[in-house]
Parts: sequence; C-alpha cells; structure tokens
Amino acid sequence: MRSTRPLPPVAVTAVDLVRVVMPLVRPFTTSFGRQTVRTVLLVRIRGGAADDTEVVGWGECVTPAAPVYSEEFTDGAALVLRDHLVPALLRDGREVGAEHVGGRLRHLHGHRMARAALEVAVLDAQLRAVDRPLADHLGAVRDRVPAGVSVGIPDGGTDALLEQVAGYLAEGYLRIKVKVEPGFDVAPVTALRGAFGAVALQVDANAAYDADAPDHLAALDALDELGLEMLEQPFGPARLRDHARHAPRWRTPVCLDESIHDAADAADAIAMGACRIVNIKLGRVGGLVEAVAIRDRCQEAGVPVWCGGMLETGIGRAANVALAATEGFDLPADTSASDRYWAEDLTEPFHLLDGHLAVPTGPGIGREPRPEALRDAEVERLSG
Ligand code: SMG
Ligand code: MG
Repeated sequence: MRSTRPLPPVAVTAVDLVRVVMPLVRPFTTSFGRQTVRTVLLVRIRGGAADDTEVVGWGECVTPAAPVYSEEFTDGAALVLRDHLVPALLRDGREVGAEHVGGRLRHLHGHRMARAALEVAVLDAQLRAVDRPLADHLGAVRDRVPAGVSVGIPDGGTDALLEQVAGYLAEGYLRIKVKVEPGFDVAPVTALRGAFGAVALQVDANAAYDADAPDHLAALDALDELGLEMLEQPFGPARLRDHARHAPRWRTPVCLDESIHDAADAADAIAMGACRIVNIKLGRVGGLVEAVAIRDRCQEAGVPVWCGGMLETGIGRAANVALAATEGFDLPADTSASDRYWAEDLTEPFHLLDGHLAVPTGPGIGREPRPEALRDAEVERLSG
C-alpha cells in the first residue's frame, strides 16, 4: 500500500463473526443463479490501541451463500475463519497488523474472501486507533468515485430490463452493466442500444459461455458489434487460453473478473492477450494488499482496472469506494448507492450524487453498522 506512515498494531481481545440477513430490494439473477437475500458475514475485531483505548474494526466477507461465483461460500468462510484463519493470525501473539494477514496466513491456501474480511477488519481497527481514513492510507487521488450499476437478468425479460435501465439512467448512473447468458444476450443488449443510444454499456457473462460451442461464439461475435465498453468474463475462470484465443477477434475489450486471483494471474492474462481490462474485487483477491498489487501490475502494462462489487452492505462498499478512489481506478465502479441493494443499509447509506459516490472521510473504513441493524444479528465469538 502507498502509505508511508507505518500503523501500530492492535492488541486483539476478540474476533467475532456476525451474521446479518439482508433482503435485496429486487432479485439479482446472473448466469449462475438468482439471489433474493444476502446472508452477510461480518468480521468484528475488538482490541486495544497503543494508548490502551478500545478499538473496533469491521470487515465484510463477500461470499455468496452457495459456491456459485467461485468455490467460496458463506458457511465455508465462517468455518475457515473460525478453525484456521483466526487461530493462525493470533498464533504468534495478539499484537496484530493487517500485514500479518499475509505473513501469518501464508501456509493456508485459498479462501480469499474470508481472508480479505479479516484483513480489512484488522486494518480498520488500526486506522481507527490513529484516527486515519482508509482512503488516505491507500493514497486516494479523488474524493468521489464514478458509479456504474450492474443489472441482473430480470424475471420479466427484455421489457423489464429496459424499464430497470431507464430508472438507473434517470438516477444518474454513469454506465450500465448487464448480466448475460446464452439465450439472454444479443436481443436484450440490442434493445438497450436501440432504446438508450450511446450510453456506456457493458456485459458480464460470469463464465457462462463455452469457447468451443459455435452458437455461443456467434452470440459473442454479435455482442461485439454493439459498441460495448467491455465483455466481462465470457469463459471459465481457469480458461485463460480460451480468452486469449477469441479476444483478438473482438473490438470489444475482454475484462477478466473470476480468472484473476492475484497479481501473477493478472500478469499472465495480460501477457497471453486474454484480457485488456481487469475487474479488481478486494474480496476475490484476498484483500487490499493484493488488490493494490494487481492495480500496480496492470498499470505497468497499461491495462485499465476498475473496482467490482459483490452486493456488499455499507461495510464492504466503504472499503471498495476507498480502493476505487486510488490512482488507476478511472473506469466507473460496480459501487452503486445503498438504495440499489437495500431498503435500509446496515450502515449510514451511500448516496448517488451526480453519478458518483462520496469517499468516506471518517477514520478507518468510515462506516460502521447501525446498532439497531445489529440488534437481532447472530454472533459467534471466536476468541478472547
Ligand atoms: O455489487 O453491484 C454489485 C454487483 C456487481 O455484478 C456484480 N457482481 O461478477 O461482477 C460480478 C458480479 C458478482 C456478484 S455475485 C454476488
Ligand atoms: Mg463479474
């Protein structure tokens, strides 16, 4: 991370897992399924600052309930946090800093979303202890970030999609991302172009296409004619060679999401010609340290990056917005306003102002759960 001022560690007294069930304002359907509620898993770190005052830090684990986006899922994340990640973090002493999440957990594989939640919670506590905002710590270069919106495959088909997109454009979102899958792709996206003209439009397939199926390739070739900003993750996460095989034929840049787990993956994908844009999600890549490393590697290669989203509450969104405020994150992010997801966010809400979200200015991530939102939450104490 860019910060030149080292952060004192926090003396951890407890790590809690807090589960909160949050209904979405509308179902969110992608090529891998339909979600109507999020079971949000939060990591809460409690500890003492250098001057012995109490500090609390929060991180959001972005796993879906089932292993549909990647191998990770919420119950698995809770188990690995409880039985492996938290014990490893505290094994060599209770004085902990965010950098220890990389070091003390190095021998454990995978579970990046769980790891990221722990890293952000520790960092949030450390930053609150010294009264410093996360965006400052990361070297933010803007105080608001351009917001896009990701639109699921609607129950009502193309008509419903047109209506939803019209609503989001009226609210001021700066670009529209539409979920596609074989059978719901060329026709709805052509209809969007027809209805909304030159609006910034992109599609995300969440790995739903088969790189050897002629009908799938014909649909992707037709999408390429529609002047899209990017085509996100058409093929499987492990299929870099498939992306590299087809991407050169398209004018539309391929953006990789599920395929990129760390900076080395990004370097490989770029070297192979598998992508020309990278979606960075701090959960998918194991935290902010790796997210920034990927950004740096992409910048060296002249590859644009942007900040993705995983239907976060205000806790996860606050960290995303701070990351999206740093150098290089110039494309609109999947960081939409709270009311795009929730009737009532877990935290003070994020609002859309002139197509942007304001970067939090409070200490740490700058957001915390409202006490009444946590009142009925299920809490599992892990230590302390
Ligand atoms: O947070 O607004 C959001 C959702 C953005 O489309 C979005 N995320 O593949 O990029 C993606 C999807 C994964 C969401 S599944 C929880
Ligand atoms: Mg995606």
